[in-house]
Amino acid sequence: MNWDQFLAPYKQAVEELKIKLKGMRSQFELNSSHSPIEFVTGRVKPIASILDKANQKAIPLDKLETEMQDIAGLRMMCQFVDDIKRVVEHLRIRSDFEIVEERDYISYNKASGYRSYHIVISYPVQTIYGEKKILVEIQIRTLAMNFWATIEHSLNYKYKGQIPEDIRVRLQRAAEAAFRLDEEMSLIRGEIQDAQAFFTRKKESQQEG
Ligand code: 0O2
Repeated sequence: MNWDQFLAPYKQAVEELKIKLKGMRSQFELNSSHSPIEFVTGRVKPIASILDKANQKAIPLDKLETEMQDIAGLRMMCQFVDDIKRVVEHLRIRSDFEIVEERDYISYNKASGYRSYHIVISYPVQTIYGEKKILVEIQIRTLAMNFWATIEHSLNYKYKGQIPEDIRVRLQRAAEAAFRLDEEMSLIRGEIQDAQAFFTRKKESQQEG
């Protein structure tokens, strides 16, 4: 397997989509006081993780292209749960890629406590040999969901997927706390946005003056 060759279009897709999705954030900032996108990150799955996942899910290496949907991954972080819907709607109307699948782990969270909205797209990459469509997974989540998922991911890595029971129970409680945090923040959303708009105006007037 020539990994450099195989991963090249995935790397290109991640770089292009980071620019495009960050561009959405800039446009929201120009046109309204609140952007539903807080920040955007992207990565190509490391080869070791691709091999681990292929092994776990019994995916033959010559089927990676069609059966592993998150070799290229983007994450869009939002402040509020309602922002996720807005971002998803904006992604649905774009014409530069096609949505292949949506997985709503917010309405139906995973047994682990994981919450996030996943969109799998088919993204056309232009190569010197012509167009190549590849699968990319976009995960959209709040800052609280992201905090929980990042911590759980590290623990899973540390314990090789066998997190001890006592820690698992605490993670479940932390997931509930993250859910409540999102709920509480939604209830005072108006107050928070007023305060943020005030600080943005103050910063701008200081820069002008
Ligand atoms: P990494 O290191 O993030 O690349 P499955 O892997 O079977 O759960 P599937 O079918 O591959 O699911 O697709 P899905 O459900 O969209 O999940 C893929 C990615 O979602 C994972 O990639 C994680 O990034 C994230 N994810 C899904 N479930 C969990 C979870 O319970 N906890 C955390 N922290 N993240 C989750 P990878 O390949 O696991 O890892």
